Amino acid sequence: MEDWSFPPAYNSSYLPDPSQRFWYPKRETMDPGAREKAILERIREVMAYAYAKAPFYKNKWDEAGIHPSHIRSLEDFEKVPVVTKQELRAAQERAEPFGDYLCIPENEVHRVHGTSGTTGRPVIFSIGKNDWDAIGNAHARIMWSFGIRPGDMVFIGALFSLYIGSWGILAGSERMRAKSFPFGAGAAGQTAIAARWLKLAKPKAIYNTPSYALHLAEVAREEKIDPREFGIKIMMCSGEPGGSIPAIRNKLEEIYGAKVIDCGTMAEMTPWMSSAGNSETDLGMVLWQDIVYHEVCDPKTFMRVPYGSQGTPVYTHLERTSQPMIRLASGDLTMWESGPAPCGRTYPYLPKGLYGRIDDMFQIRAENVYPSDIEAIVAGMPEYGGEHRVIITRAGQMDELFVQIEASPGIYQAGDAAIADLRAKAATLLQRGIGVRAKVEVLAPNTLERAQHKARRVIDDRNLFASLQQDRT
Ligand code: 8LE
Repeated sequence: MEDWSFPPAYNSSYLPDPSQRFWYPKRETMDPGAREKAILERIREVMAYAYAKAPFYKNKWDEAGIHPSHIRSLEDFEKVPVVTKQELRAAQERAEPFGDYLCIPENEVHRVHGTSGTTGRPVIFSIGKNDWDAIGNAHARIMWSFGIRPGDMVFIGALFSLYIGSWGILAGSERMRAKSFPFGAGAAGQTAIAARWLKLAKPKAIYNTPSYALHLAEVAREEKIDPREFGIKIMMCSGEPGGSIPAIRNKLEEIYGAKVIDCGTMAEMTPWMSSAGNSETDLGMVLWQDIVYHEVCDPKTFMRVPYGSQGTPVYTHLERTSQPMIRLASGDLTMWESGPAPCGRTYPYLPKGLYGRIDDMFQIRAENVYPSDIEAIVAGMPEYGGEHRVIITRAGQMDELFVQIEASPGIYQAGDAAIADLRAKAATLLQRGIGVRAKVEVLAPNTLERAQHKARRVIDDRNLFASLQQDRT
């Protein structure tokens, strides 16, 4: 069926006719039951391969009393213990540098990438040549669903170093035979240069994090360029929530006049675009189950939750021979629906994208609050100036929630009464939306630092407060 095998072996010169909606029509529109049968076959192959090649998996599964031959259904597969990021880090400490889950000989590693965080022991991603080709194929196939076609220019406005987001887009864009423009981001002064280049080159598509897209628009305006002059038609967003949060998506679409498409799983899961929106829907992300098998699971038992319910994604590579991830726990939060997705592909989908992380949730006076809920509320206000911060603190015995919001220039210039109105309106909307009273502080436009990559907007200083209390006693 359209070259589906493990290990993958794709025809690298295949390109659909540009008028074709689907890259692999059979695989994308097949009966879900038949697809699940084929996925099970792939899972058994990947598991047998990993069991034979990687002490990491052999030891883990032996300990759990599981052997690849035991997996006769997708329900059986739910019993396979999940892999955590901590286990991967420990495996790389044991067997430096790639970890004992590298399933190809070290001298066949073709690309080396790594976690882009700045703290903790970094984790290395190693990818073989065949895998890199299959990643390009998978991303080209998914970018086809975004409406990108051979010859279109794809501007990559994201970090080109450890962050594999940018490289994954480049691989897909090159496989597509698009005009790749690997511009990058993050260097001093680079954003203003990006604005000038975008005006000049007028790419059909751009890739960025949602935070960076907002920052780029502000910088462009400082350069007296309206982001609509870039002529961008498709904006691919990944890396953080935003592309599926209506307030953010609408704002980006309005600023750029482009269609925003949310995508992204995790760097470890490259081809990381296996959950992605497309040009034919505004509804979150479609799960390309024949590339990476997605399960949305109960975060405690890691058994699948029924469609229509919330859970955490657990991912399994079906096309990776180097460092295949088999039931990698993401820690993200989402809700899934059975297919067919609104675009006609018979995949399940995430109508609201990935909207938070289990560990991002904080409790204020016994209410569970997600930073993305706050973001959706404040960024949806027309008076919002473009940035905010959430500060959780403790005054006496009570947790306090502070939300600092930048006002738009118009509101700020209008003076005290307009600022007081914004403060009151934001407090009311927050109370209604998250069920918690928040103290709102209105700031001047451009007060808060802008993210060049992924935004960090929450400051929890309750621990600081607790340690100060301890020092005093
Ligand atoms: C909501 C997927 C990629 C390469 O863009 C990325 O950011 O990978 P990375 O650095 O391993 O970070 C993965 C985490 O970023 C996810 O677990 C999730 O918390 C967040 N993330 C990535 N894409 C999205 C996202 N959160 N929507 C997204 N589209």
